[in-house]
Amino acid sequence: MQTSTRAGAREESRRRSDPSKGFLDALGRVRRPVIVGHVTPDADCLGSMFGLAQVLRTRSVGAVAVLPHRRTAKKLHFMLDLCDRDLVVEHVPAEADSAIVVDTASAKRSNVEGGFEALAHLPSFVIDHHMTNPDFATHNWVDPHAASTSGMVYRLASLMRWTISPTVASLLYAGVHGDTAGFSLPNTTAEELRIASELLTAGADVSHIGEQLCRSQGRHDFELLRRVYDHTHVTDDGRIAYSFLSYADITESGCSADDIDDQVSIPRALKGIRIAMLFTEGEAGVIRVNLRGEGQTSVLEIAEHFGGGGHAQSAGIRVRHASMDDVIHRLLAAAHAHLDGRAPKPGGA
Ligand SMILES: [Mn+2]
Repeated sequence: MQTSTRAGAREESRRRSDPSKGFLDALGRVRRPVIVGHVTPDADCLGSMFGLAQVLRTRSVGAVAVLPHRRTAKKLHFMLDLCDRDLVVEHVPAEADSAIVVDTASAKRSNVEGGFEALAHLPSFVIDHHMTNPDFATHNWVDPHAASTSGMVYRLASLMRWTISPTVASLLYAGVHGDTAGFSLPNTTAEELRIASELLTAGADVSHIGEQLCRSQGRHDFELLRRVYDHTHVTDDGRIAYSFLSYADITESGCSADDIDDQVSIPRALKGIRIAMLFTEGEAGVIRVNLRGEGQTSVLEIAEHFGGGGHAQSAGIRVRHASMDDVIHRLLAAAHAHLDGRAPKPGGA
């Protein structure tokens, strides 16, 4: 996949990789790992967390996955239901001997009470596919060519010759499905389809996952989508589509910040656009921006300019102490400048 400038160069410098021998040896020694994901977990985050914890248990490793308040988007609750009853805990157990952080681009995005510092006393592992990941753990396996972290967990299991149960296969398949938008994004490689095919062979319940992810919209989520459609704007040149959800939009729909997932796919679905953005105020006073690039357009540079990160064509930002109008205005200016090949104005963040 060709991407522009910095993102492209960085991707080039980080080649597709398997975990190092040191990583595998250290991982082979853990006995009571706690598995951590990122804030506002998506299907890939939950799939890689729960799938890894669940498969380690079949190896007599006492793994748990930590999810504060068991909070997820409503549409992803089914993934919790797939797990062993005691697999998902709210706090890091005192007896944990290691931490495995999956699908999390930076330490500050770790979804654990007290943040990544709360894990500082433990040897740590990172399994991730964000090219901006700074290798923040003791042992790191970052493969930016992987479409999903769930697919990486599957590759790890294959390398280690761990047997995958149908439940683990379903959890990992949900993650692969999620991060490729149902195998429709440019990150859908032959390798990722091969992984999906092997997960199917291992017993992944494709119709259940497909129904849950694509055809199980609750009334509250549906109301939220209606407002995303309602608020969608396209710039005069047709290059940028965006929408927004105010704090009132989200709460009046019966939703919360946790339910903001991939609604940016609505402005993104417009023909001919190059950048799609969704602005949401899930928490009063904090504006989250989801950015997507279409075709060859990378949006990572825009996200990084505002202190965010992610992938070349799927990135995010959080802006505090700013109004929705102000953030939309600044992001539109930065997106236009980016498409014109100009440097964005300083003072983004
Ligand atoms: Mn992911």
